[in-house]
Amino acid sequence: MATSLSAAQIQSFRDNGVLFPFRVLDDAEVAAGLAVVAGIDARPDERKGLLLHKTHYVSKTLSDLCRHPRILDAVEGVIGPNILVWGANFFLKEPRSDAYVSWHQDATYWGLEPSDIVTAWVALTPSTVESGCMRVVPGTHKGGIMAHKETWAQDNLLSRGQEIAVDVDLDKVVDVVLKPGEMSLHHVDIAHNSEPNRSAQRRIGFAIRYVGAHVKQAGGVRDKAMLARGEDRWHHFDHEEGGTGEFLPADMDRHARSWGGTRLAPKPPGDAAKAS
Ligand SMILES: O=C(O)CCC(=O)C(=O)O
Repeated sequence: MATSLSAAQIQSFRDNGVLFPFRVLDDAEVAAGLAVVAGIDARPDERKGLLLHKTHYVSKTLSDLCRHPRILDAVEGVIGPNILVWGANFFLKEPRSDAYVSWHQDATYWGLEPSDIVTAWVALTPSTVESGCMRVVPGTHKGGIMAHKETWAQDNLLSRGQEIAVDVDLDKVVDVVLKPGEMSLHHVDIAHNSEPNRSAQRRIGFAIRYVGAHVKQAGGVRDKAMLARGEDRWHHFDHEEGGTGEFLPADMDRHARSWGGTRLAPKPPGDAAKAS
């Protein structure tokens, strides 16, 4: 396999830590993704956990999406040909709601190194300034991890309401505006946030966390990931598979159990399930 990215795009990702937009899904694929969201909505007891943690465990549609050639062809350009899916979850904001994502760097709590880690954020509905699209500060992936404070703020979609403690240079902010079926790529160390959805439509993004197969958990903690492309000669992760159908009981059980053994497990105990 070869990457679909040009040398200029790869250089731009290295310089800026973000690259968009890429058209990756056709209308039927977007509709299939939205059908999975409808299936999650129909399961109120499990809904939060399903939206926000390893959602590809319970859906073949999403598991296939994680291995979509158009997505992987771009991802390969920034993390190489041996690609694992470490996580995948929805960021869903209801119409005219207060949910937001504070300024943060993904790497802060993930414990993974080196930083050959990229998120493909795939829009299933319009992601605009009005609907609270992701915003990034290009270049901040180069400055190391900034101090974060944990706010546990109610409307913050992040697990600990983690927020960069220092000021972000708002003059440099770029709005990652995407149409349904388009994706962006962002580096694990880039500072990013998103504002509330003030539009009349849901804002839904499916965030897939890709790691190079050579990446590992710091401190030798055993972690799990799904092979998406290439080979894994490093064996730093136990391999897991995605869903074999839609919401099958065995996959749902596996998903429920997976909350316990991951660094993404929500804290403090009893807190609503949120993304990391
Ligand atoms: O969807 C959002 O608004 C934020 C997404 C995000 O923080 C991420 O994908 O890392």
